[in-house]
Amino acid sequence: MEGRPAVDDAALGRASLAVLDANWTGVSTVPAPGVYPHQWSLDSAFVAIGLARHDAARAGQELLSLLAGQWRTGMIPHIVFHHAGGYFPGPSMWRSAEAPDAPLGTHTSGLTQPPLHAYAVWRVWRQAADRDLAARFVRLAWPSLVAQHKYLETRDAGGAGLAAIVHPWESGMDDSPAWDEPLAASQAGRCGDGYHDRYFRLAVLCRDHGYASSYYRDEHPFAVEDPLFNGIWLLSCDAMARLASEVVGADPEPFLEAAARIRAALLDRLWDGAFYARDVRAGRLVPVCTIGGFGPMLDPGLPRHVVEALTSLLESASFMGAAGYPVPSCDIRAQEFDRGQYWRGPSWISTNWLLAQAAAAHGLDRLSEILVASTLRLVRQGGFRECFDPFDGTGRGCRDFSWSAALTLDLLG
Ligand code: 2M8
Repeated sequence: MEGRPAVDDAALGRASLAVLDANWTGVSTVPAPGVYPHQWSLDSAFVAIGLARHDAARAGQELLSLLAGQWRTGMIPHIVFHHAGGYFPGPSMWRSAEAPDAPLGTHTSGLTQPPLHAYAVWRVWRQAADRDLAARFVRLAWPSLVAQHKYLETRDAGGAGLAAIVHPWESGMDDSPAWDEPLAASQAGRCGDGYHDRYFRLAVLCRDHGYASSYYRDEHPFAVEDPLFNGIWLLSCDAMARLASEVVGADPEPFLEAAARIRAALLDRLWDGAFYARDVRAGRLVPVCTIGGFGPMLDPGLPRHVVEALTSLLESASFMGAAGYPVPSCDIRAQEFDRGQYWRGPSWISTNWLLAQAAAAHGLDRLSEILVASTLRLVRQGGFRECFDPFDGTGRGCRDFSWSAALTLDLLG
């Protein structure tokens, strides 16, 4: 739809579906043609959410094909390679076939990504027209989701109930300024190379230690408690509780307890007037406000005064107040802000969508409406780009980006 903005909602919806159809490989959806030719975990969760109302069968297939790459530890890998080649680092770097816990016959990465999957399954369950199909799908996915949630508990490097990411790629916000300090302090960040070399070295460290949670907990130099990763985990714990009682006939209590534990730990460990990432190795918060700091707002149980403080920050000149096309991925007033650099400034459809959900969860209807309208304005004007300049809305990165199309579909309702 580049250069031919869709004039109305129906046309925009058709254009979204056309992108998702074009990016569907027959088993899953690639994030974007060419640049990301495999299956990414977080992207698949967003795609399933977008398809839930329109094609629940394909939404289910999308998630089940991702779950086929799950490791015996319960980890859902951040990339499932359905063929060789086309992306670096690929299977020859990750060497999942040599890892004892990786699935047989499927090449995957050795890292994970934010655990949005239970929430995505919940959305498919809520919105699918075919109720039998939806119930069958939930029951099929359930054991994998339970295993994933158990695995996340082994990532508690800080010992306080939060999951620590062990690589910036696990956050979904690759080059966010929140990782600059912990990365620079780590062994992998000490040489003066570009950030891709540092990221590569850090991934090799994970591989060479067998992707083992005990290594991550005790030795790995990069361990960070990210408010977005953990906010999404909390959201999915709530979804697990609802799926347990509504569909599976399991006890919801352990999931409600997990949500309460994460909520308390987020407030205790990451809150200091705003939410910050915590560098577990250095034992301190990373003092830069990014879009990730709004992750805990996804929790409907977040205390009122915290929601109010976050809303003021979001509406201030640091984020929405000074951006023509919100929401920038980093505080505009921070030294690290860069309007053109991926997760260091541009606005993203995914984080806008998450914030719109969060605002709605707290009854902030006006804020939610503004977020929805400004997000739709971005794609109407710039197309389904990977991200956007927060000041003039210029599209950046890939074109025909799947999660931008999928979440547009959801926002159109
Ligand atoms: C970006 O991450 C990958 C590495 O996983 C990359 O930069 O090559 C991130 O935006 C991530 O959130 C996303 O899942 C992935 C695919 O769209 O691209």
